[in-house]
Amino acid sequence: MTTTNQVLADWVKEVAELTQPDQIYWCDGTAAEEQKFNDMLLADGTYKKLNEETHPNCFLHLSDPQDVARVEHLTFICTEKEADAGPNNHWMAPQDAHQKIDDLFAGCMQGRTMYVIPYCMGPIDSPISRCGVEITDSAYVVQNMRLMTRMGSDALARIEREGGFVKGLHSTGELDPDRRFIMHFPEELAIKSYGSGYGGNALLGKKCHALRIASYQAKTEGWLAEHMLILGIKTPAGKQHYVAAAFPSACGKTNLAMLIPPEGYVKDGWEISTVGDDICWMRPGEDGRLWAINPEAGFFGVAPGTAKATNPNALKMLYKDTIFTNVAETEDGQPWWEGLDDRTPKTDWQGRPFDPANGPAAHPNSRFTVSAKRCPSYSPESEAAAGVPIDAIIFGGRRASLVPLVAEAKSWDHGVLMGATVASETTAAATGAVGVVRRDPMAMKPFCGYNFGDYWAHWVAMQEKANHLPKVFTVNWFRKDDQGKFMWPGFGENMRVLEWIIGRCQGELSATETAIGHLPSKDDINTDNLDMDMNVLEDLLAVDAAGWKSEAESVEAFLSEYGNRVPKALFDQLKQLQSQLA
Ligand code: OXD
Ligand code: MN
Repeated sequence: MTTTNQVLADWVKEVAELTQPDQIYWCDGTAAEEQKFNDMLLADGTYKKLNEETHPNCFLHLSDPQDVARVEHLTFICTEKEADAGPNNHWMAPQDAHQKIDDLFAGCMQGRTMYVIPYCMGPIDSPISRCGVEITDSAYVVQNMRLMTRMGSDALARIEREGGFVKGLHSTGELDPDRRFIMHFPEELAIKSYGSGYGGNALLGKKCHALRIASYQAKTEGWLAEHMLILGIKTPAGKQHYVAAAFPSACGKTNLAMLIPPEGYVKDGWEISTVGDDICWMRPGEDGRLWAINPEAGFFGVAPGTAKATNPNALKMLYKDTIFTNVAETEDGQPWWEGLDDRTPKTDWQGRPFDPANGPAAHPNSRFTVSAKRCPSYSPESEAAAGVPIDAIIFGGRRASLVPLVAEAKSWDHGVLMGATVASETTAAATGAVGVVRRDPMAMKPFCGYNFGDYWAHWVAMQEKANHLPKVFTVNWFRKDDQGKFMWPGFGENMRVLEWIIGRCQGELSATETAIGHLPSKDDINTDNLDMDMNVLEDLLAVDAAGWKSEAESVEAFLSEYGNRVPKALFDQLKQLQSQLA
C-alpha cells in the first residue's frame, strides 16, 4: 500500500530515512491483519495468551517495569513563543525539540519494521472527526490503535479526500527513562514520542492528538476538545439527554460512563447509555447547542477496582477480545487485579510468583484495551455523524473536604470559573507522588496544548458561538468524614445526582441559591431506598463559608499565575463569590 497524498508519502519517506527501518508496513485495518499481528506478538513474547475458555482472544502484555504511566515531566509543548504554551506546560523551542528528539530517532528502527497507521478520531463520516497518521515501530501500539481508533484504509481514504492530518511519530526506542520525550508541536499539528510504549505516551491518537493537539486546533477553529466522558440518560418519559463530564485520571470516569442505576430507577424506566469514557469533542451546531462526539473507538481503562459491584458493564465486555497490560494472572491463566474478587493470583504484573511483600499483584495503573462496541451500554448514537447534543457539563474533582456533592453554576462564566479551579488529588495514572491536591482545570492540566489563560478565554468566548450552551455543574463523590470514610456511596447511586442535574436542565427540580452556586437541599435529591444517614447528606450539601473564603484566596492566587491572559470574566466571578461570602 502507499498513498496518493503527497504530504503523507513525503513524510513517510523522510521518517524512513531518519529511522532506517528494515521495512515499511501500511496498516489496512482488516480482520486478517489483526490476526496476523496477534500471531506475531505471541510468537515474539510481547503477548501471552490468556485462558481461551474463559477469555477468548484475550492477551496479556507485561511492560518494562519502568514504563507504566504517562510522564508529565518529559512531556513538552513546543510552540514558537513560550508564553503560548503557558505555565501549565513544559515548553521547549520547536527547533531545539526537533533536534533533540530527532537525534534519538536517528537509526532507531534498524532491524525493525516501521508501521504506518492512518486513523480517524471519531466516526469516519462525521464532520467533527479529524484524522491522523501514526508511524511507530511497535506492533503492540498498532493493536491498541486498532481498538482505540478507526484505523486503516477508510481513514486513509478520508485523508486522501480531505488532505489534512496530524503527524505522529513514535518509537519505543530503548525504553530508557533517560532517553524518553513526548513532544507536541501544535502549530505544525505534529507529535514526536520516543522511549515509551505506555498507552498515554505511545497511542498518539489519544492524549497527544485528541487532547493536546486537538485542544489547540479547537481554539483556532471555535470548538472544544475536552477530557470528558459522554453519557446518555433517558428519562422514564422517554426524553433522551446527554451529559459530558470531566474528571481527572483514575477518578472513576469509566465507571460513571457505564453506570448502572439503582434498581428503583431501572424499574421506573431510566436508561443509561455510554458514548465515551475519556474524551469529548464538541462543536456549536446550527441550533446553538453543543454537539459532541467521542473521538475514540475503544476504552483504555484502569483495571484495578473494576468489579461486579463497581462496574458490571465493564466486566461483561472484558472477557473477550481484550488486551490486558500489567495485570496479574491466576493459576488457570485468567487476568486478575486488586478489587476484582477474592482469588489469589499466581503471578504478578512483572511475571513474578505473586508475593504480597512485593506490593499489589496488578500494577495500580494496569489497563484493559477493548473495543467500545463490546460495552453492553454502548450507545448506537456514538456512531452518529452529527454527534449528540449536550445538555449538561459536569466538572468533578476528588476533594476530601469542603466541595459539596453537587452544585450548579449560576451562569456560563461562573461555570467556567468552577471548571477552571476544580482541584483534585493526584492518582497513579501518572508517575509522581499520589494523593497531593492540585488544581486541575477542566481535568486538562496534563492535556491542554496551550496556555490555560487563553484556554479559559476560549471557553468564555463560546457564548458568542453558541446561544444554547449546556448548564454547568460541579460534583464531588469523594468527601470523607473525620474517620476518613467516604460519605457518599458513589457508583450506581451517583444516578441520584444525575437525576437532579437532568431535572435542573428541564427546569423541573428546585435548588437553593448560595454564594458558590445553586445547590439542592437533601429533599431535592431522590433518596428512595438510599441507605444513608440524612444528616450526612445534609453535610454533603452544606456551604462552609469560612472554608470557601480561604478557597477563594487560593483560587485568586492560582488564577494570578496565568497573568493577563486570564479572561476578566473569571476575576469578576471570583469577586462576586468573595463579596457574597463576606
Ligand atoms: C487516561 C488518563 O489514561 O487520564 O485516561 O490518564
Ligand atoms: Mn483520561
